[in-house]
Amino acid sequence: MSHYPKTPGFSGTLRPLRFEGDIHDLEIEGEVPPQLFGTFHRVHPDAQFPPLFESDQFFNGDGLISLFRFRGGKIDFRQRYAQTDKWKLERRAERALFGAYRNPLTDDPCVAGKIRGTANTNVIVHAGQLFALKEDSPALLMDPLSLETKGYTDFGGKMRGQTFCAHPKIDPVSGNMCAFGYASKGLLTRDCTYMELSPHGDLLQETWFEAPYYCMMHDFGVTEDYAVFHIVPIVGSWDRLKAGLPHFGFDTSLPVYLGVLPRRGEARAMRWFKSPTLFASHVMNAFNDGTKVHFDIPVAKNNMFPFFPDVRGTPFNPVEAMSFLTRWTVDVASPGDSFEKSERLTDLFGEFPRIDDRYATQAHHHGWLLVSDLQKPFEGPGGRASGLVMNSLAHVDYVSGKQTTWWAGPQTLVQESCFVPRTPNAAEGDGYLIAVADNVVTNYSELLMFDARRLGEGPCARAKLPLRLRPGLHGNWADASRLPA
Ligand code: V55
Ligand code: FE
Repeated sequence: MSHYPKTPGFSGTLRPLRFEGDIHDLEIEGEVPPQLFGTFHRVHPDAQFPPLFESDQFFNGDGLISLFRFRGGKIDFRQRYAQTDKWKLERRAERALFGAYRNPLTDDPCVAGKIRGTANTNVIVHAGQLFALKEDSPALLMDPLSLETKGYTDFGGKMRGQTFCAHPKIDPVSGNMCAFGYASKGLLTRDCTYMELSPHGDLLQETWFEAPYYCMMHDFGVTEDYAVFHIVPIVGSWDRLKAGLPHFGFDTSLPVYLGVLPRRGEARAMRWFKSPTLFASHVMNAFNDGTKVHFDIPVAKNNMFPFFPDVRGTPFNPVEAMSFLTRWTVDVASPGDSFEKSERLTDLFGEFPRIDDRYATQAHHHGWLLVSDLQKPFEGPGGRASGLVMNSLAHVDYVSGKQTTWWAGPQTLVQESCFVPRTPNAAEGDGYLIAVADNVVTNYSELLMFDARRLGEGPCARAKLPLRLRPGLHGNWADASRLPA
């Protein structure tokens, strides 16, 4: 019998779901664009068994993958766990064996040395495979349609680093998947790798470099010529793990760095730029104009992760944790190590930025974000990993400067959105924004579809689920041309 903790992390909005199943031809309101054929995969951390520790946190849940498959105006739904090595060992034992988030010292001795990954952070199709990703482990490959797990890969022995990030980018020019790893020589090490995989999934390069200090390197930016790494002081140490503290804590005494690595050069040529401390996590996009590198990212004054508290015990500050989309610019040709510019792009409190991914690495003219509109009422229960009420979606038009938001109502939280082009050759931003929305009062979720440039008009279609999905992290669209036949 499974008894989950009666803590906020496992009740209310965060009650475990653990549901695997299929729904053929979802109930639709409105009209699903009939020309769309493809898949929208997302991942939701959801502990398969009660955790070893009641204080277990959201980022430690097992990856439960949802799939919306579009086929000519109809949408089929499927949900399956990523069968990581951890998931299989625990399924066999019928209980949790792995302990706290990124702390192997808390594991049952019978799993010593096993890969601890949960594949719970992002899912993306490349080379006909679904990559299910957790940044502390190698990439787990799955079948994009059946959601059967194939297993971890080191790309035929070519990947020497131990980890593969959860935020790879597809370079639309070369078709390569650009990725990185950190803690690449083992837990808590400063060693990192930059990797590119060909459109067929061959590992073309693995360039090693060292971070200025060990920290959570959750995302990065890729431009035509550079890979760009933001170093934010969410730090960890063996002392913390031995003391039973959360793996990460926020250290305001350390600077932020932006590392710029030439994609086709030597790690020796990498430049590090420095800024006073702040918090930043998910990159909207990056691009370079000659030696000038632009990096768009929501930035907060201070820690946004209450579950990774300040290392000196300073209380969490929800006002300083508010993030605003910002453009950082550095010049690789400049002799100094300071940022050339840091410019706030909107006054909307937002995170989970997206673009039309066909413009990744290039100057983008459209961006979308999840927004927390604190002016609006909220009627739902408590229990959110971040404490954030992401109740709105926003479109930022970089050309006209116009910003449009859409509020989901007082009972609904919106999950990260994704842009889907109207047709493969449509202009930038001409298409749909799709997002899972969870009504936390009625406990139903739906997939919302909007005209991406007209969010204010509200959804043009809704695919309705007979249950509420778990809160999730990230996901991606794959056109049918990128899926196995
Ligand atoms: C994040 C999520 C993770 C993780 C590290 O910022 C960072 C998001 C779902 O797991 O392990
Ligand atoms: Fe992320």
